[in-house]
Amino acid sequence: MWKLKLSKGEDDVGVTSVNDHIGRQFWEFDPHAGTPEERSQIESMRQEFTRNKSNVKHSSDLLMRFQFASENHIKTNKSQVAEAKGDDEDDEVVVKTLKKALKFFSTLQGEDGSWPADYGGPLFLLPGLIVGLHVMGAKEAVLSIEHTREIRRYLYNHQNDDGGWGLHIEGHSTMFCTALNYVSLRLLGERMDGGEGAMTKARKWILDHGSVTHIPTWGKFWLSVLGVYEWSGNNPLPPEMWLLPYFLPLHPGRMWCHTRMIYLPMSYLYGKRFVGPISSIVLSLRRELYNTLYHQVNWDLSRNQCAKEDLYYPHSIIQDIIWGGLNKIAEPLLMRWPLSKLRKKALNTAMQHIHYEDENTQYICIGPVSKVLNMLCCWVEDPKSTVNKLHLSRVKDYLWIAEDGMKMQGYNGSQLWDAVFAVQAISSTNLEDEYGSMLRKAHSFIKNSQVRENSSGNIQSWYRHITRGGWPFSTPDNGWPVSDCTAEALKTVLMLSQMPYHLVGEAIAPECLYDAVHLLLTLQNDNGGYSSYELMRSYPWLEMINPAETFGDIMIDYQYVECTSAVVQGLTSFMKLYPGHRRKEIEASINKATTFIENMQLPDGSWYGSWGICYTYGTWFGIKGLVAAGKTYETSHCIRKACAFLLSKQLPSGGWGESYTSCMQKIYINIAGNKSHITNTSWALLALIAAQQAKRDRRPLDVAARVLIDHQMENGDFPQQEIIGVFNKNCMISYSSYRNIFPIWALGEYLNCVIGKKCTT
Ligand code: LAN
Repeated sequence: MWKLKLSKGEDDVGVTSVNDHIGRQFWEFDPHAGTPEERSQIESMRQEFTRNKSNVKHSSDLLMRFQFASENHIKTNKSQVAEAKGDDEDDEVVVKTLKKALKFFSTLQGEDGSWPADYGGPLFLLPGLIVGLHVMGAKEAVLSIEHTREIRRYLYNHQNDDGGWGLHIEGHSTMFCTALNYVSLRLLGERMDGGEGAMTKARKWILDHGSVTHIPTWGKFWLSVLGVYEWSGNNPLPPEMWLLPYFLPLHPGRMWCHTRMIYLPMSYLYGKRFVGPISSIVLSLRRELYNTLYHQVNWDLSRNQCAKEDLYYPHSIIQDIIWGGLNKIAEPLLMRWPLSKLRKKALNTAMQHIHYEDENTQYICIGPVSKVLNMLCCWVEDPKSTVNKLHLSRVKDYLWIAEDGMKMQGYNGSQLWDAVFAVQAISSTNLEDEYGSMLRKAHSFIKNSQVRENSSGNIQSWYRHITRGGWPFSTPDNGWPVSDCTAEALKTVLMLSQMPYHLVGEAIAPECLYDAVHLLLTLQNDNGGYSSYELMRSYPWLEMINPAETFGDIMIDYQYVECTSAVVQGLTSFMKLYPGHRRKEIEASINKATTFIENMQLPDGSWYGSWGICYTYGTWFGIKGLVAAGKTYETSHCIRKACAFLLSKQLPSGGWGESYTSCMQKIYINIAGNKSHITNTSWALLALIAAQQAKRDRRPLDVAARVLIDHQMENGDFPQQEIIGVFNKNCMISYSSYRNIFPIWALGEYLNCVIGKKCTT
């Protein structure tokens, strides 16, 4: 049986950690674990998922729940039928719901204080890993038979009825994911006609949609590495970019760190024109994936072809002209003496950056794509290097298993982010007797997750911002602090520092807070807004050369309402408790950030949320930020407009339910059938409560709370509904703890601020 391991590292010799692996989570297969009965229970969860896969795409993290339930000796009850709660008084019902919800939520907390959860969703991540491992000849070393079985299960479970795969579990079929997942299944040993017709259907989808000549650039890249597509059919990714002077706006050091860290190893492999071993499977794929013979493909034409299903962000004409010029003139020169010397130098520089990133992230790397690419580059540089082992040992940090199979996650987890929201949710209930040891454990987890040092050496020459004092999204081993993670964590540890010692343990040292504040102050852009990881280092027009057809807004670190609002909240909390520390700077920063938030509001009163779906998420942050800055419904027309916006989107059922297509189309769209979503409903409820809606008209809040209460399951859990996270406008990602965190938080506020009227000022 599969077992989730938390905060463990000792089995992997040589794997390093800055905090003794606190927060690390990975799954291991133990053939001896579990009774026959337990195994058959798990098997039926899997069967149930597959049976219903066309209707429900999101798994419910049942394997983790099952493990925690048996560790906690709780009988799991999957029933989603809510108990009759109608007879009691309002507050009793809410208290009852919350007590049950908290009790259940406490069983999901790990011993290390984090709430581990599935961070899957995108379907373009596993193929990178499988191609990478295949090329390195390391598939067997990392993926056991059980891994392979579960990966295969996952891939089939998320194949759409038309035979293709979407960019993410709920998306329509795309060439990018159909071709790459088909290739992955073949590399994992599936036959061309395997999967009871599924493979044939997938191949038909590919060929009917123009074949892999129409795969977007990232797909062309992976296929070229594997040897089933020619490098001449790719647009150039010259590593020489890294040798350009920094003052040029298109210097890679100025790009969004994710894009930078993905194009870095890509440019190394491109610059080398690296191709893995040409084996019989590779030769066979060359026949399977095209409508013509492989040697008859017009590679130059395919360079710019892209299936319409994949085209979210079409190339500009300027971009195609640039690529054309580079491809026809610069590349042939750089591949030949004497300019080949420059290429060699550029490759060297790129490789040094790769090693720097690996070492400063304990081989986790900033994200799932760059992780696999860096690993492959290290192997290409020296297949015998010990570094390869270190890389391979960190692959499991990205893998997660649920009843739908084994997936690759969008990050090495969402540990810190979930923990800081969880603490805010739990404390909002004010039900101290129910907290148990939850807050104490989470507190110690958060304290242990702060990044203590800057990255190594002269950070500027590696284009790194300071990191000391920041909090990452996952674990400090990942080492990349995020502005809003830092701010939310700051707010949370400040709040915990005000709670009794016997309840939550020792408060964080003031120096740690000062470091966090310092980092936040250095991260503010001139116009007051906050980006995600770094300052905005270049201009939005750079998007004209965004080569990734599937993702929008990737070229620079834009400024976001979420990040800016979180920082306003973090800094105001800090200022209240430490009024003497850098007060002038903090006040100025809050003022500027507040103005930025106001300016970001859209004419209809909403804010566009970039990391959660979408206008409900953004508007919750918009309102929270303004309220933290001291604005009220009475004094701020922005808050008035925002409330009107939210109320106008409330469904007849009393909830809110925003479709993921909102993010892509940039207009508010309801989930099909006007279904309410507990997470959207919670965000809207939290926003309206913060804007003191209760003073004006309580009814919208009462019905929304009722929706949340009615969704609770018998065991205190809440149902997993549609996918709720997003990135780069077009790809969705799972936040599997939100189903517990947000109903608790919203009902907690509802209990105290609406029913108890304690929060009205
Ligand atoms: C994340 C996850 C966390 C997220 C929040 C902290 C929630 C947000 O408020 C700020 C941005 C951030 C840190 C974020 C940025 C983009 C990430 C890293 C991800 C969504 C997880 C995966 C994604 C990454 C870019 C995936 C790789 C693909 C590309 C298209 C570049």
